[in-house]
Amino acid sequence: MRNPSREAIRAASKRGKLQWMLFQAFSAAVIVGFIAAGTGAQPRQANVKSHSRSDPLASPRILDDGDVGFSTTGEWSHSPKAGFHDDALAAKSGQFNAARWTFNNITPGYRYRVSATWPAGANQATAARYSISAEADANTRWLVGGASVDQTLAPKGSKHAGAVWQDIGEPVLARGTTLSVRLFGSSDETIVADAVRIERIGRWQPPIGIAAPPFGVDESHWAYADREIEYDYGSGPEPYRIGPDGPYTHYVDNTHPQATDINNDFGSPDRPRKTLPFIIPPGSVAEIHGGPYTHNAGGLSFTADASADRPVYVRGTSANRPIIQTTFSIAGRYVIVENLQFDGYQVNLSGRPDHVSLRNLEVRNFDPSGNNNAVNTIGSYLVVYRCRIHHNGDARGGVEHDVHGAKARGDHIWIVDNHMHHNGGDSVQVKGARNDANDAQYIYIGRNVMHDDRENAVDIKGSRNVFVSQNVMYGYRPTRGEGSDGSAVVGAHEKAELGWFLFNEIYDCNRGIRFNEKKVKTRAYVIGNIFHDIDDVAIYARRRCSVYVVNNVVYKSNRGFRAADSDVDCYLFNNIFHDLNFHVAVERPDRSESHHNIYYRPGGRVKIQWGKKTYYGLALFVAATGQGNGSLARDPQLVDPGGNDVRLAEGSPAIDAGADVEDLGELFKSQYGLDIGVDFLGRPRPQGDKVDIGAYEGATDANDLGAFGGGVATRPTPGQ
Ligand SMILES: [Ca+2]
Ligand SMILES: [Ca+2]
Ligand SMILES: [Ca+2]
Ligand SMILES: [Ca+2]
Repeated sequence: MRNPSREAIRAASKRGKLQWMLFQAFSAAVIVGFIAAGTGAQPRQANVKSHSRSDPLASPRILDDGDVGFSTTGEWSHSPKAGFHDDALAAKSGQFNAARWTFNNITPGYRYRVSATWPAGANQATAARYSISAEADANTRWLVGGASVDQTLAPKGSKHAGAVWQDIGEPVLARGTTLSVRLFGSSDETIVADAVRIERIGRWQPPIGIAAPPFGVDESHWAYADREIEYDYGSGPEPYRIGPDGPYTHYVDNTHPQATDINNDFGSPDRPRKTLPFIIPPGSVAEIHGGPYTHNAGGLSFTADASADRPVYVRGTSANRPIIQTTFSIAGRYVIVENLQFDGYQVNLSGRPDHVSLRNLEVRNFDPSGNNNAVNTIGSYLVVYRCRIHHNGDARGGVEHDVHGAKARGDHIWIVDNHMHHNGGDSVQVKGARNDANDAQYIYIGRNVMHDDRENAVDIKGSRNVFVSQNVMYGYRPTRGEGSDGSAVVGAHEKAELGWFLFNEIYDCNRGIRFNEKKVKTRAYVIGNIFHDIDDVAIYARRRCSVYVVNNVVYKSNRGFRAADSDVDCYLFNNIFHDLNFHVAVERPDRSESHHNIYYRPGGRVKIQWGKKTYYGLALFVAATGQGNGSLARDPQLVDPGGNDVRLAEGSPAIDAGADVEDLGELFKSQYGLDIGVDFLGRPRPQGDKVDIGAYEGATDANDLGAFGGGVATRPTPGQ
């Protein structure tokens, strides 16, 4: 029978064990601190320091069987005496018996160590399989790791919370905001589901070809929990006040009966402020509670002129993101705004601020009468991270009315690890003022999931040095009325000069990437991308451009590549054009090259247009044009293209069949100081003797996930 404290823990675990534990630790600290302060004694510091005070996002988390977030399918039986917290579940392994631990509120782009504990037993599975998935939305899940463990033996690894934890493979890179761990078996043995632990390690990992921002992702207000750092609340420097969600200086809660802004510069939990102050001093942490904050009660605009070592935080709490339904405008520098929901109102940066980071915001239902942007990202060194920006404007309307998710103008702007969808214009539009390329440069659009906007996922106008890397983009079709041809990416128009398109996955669109510039000759590099289920053409050089198309895979689509303008120089090599109606069409090929590509159509002919003529077969194309050196018309032997796994199977003719790509890698390194000599999984390229053709390097089996986990998002997880 369970004792009362055990029951209390159990009850707490249903509400979320972690929060409860943090609350306990915090309550003890506050009570001790309060008593010590009240008696004028000085031991407060020592007592407070004995409790853990760190960012919960970076702290280890444990989910036990029976906790919220744990679920099973099939038949499981309870074994009450053994395991973490004296319980575990057991089942015969098999197709229908599986257990799942789901962790929400994950910070994407970080690596997580995932480990498990279980009570050992002689009759248990010797190969109980844990698989780890990352998830961004219902359609977007990556298999990121996994391993089999021997449950006849006790787990081996580090101790924590009274248990020993065995790592499930190498740490995994999180994408989206959910990590789930699934346990199943592969034979008729007993598998045991007990507890799983995750721990975030290290710094944020930028997408391929993108530098980490100098400010805005890794910083946490918990840094101010360090008692060496002090803040002046009006009577001289003192340690920060610390609440359940960490250090704060300003406390705002418009729903509190005692709330007032009169003679109340900072506010407190007992007597909060009603709104933000207009000027927020360096080092401030303004914690916003309550809500909604409506237009009638005034705006929430502020200026914060802070610094790298004393940034300002304006934040909802991690558990409760207040709803903002009023004007919200940020001016200044070194500001992080996080954990808020904007409903019907935009996030505006005013006066071109610098070093501003927007994190864990939801921005939705902004529907202005004119063209506008839900997030007005105009300035320098700006970050939009881990936000969901959706249903702004009308994503289905018949009349062009651009309400974009985020507009990037300025320099050094990171739009990374976000989920953006159903916006009336584009998820992200890049555009300098009056299409001046100087006014939009070093724009980094990485590892976002973007889908179902009215126009495009990414639309690039007057700019240069724009990087679009490792995004997933789907659901772009021609609009009913004016506005869009259903391209996921407009890679260049209106004076866009230079862009890099690296390792994206683009599917279920009318077109993949379209280059459409008239005035300047765009330079573009399309490297390592995967396109599938494209209605018209995957890569479309419609107007003037010089485009490198290298190591891409296009499959299950209508056309692979098309160049339609006389002023297109295209360089096509190391690509796989698989299962297409029409593989490549270069209508004015005077300055173009094509070599080391694989063309294939199961049960059909290869079609290549080069100039005015179309060749029905690779050999005819090579003989007539002198192009096509090193190319193959053979089944590239992809692992499972039907299941969207286009890695190379053992024995694939693509292996070591590619052209050297060193020059491109060196160009990138010399311009930007970063290495893009990798494949879709982040594995170094080349492996073996030479570069492979396609987006992946090296033969692979289903369990080999590479540094970024299984690669494409739409590949089904084995066993599901
Ligand atoms: Ca347990
Ligand atoms: Ca438009
Ligand atoms: Ca557009
Ligand atoms: Ca190779």
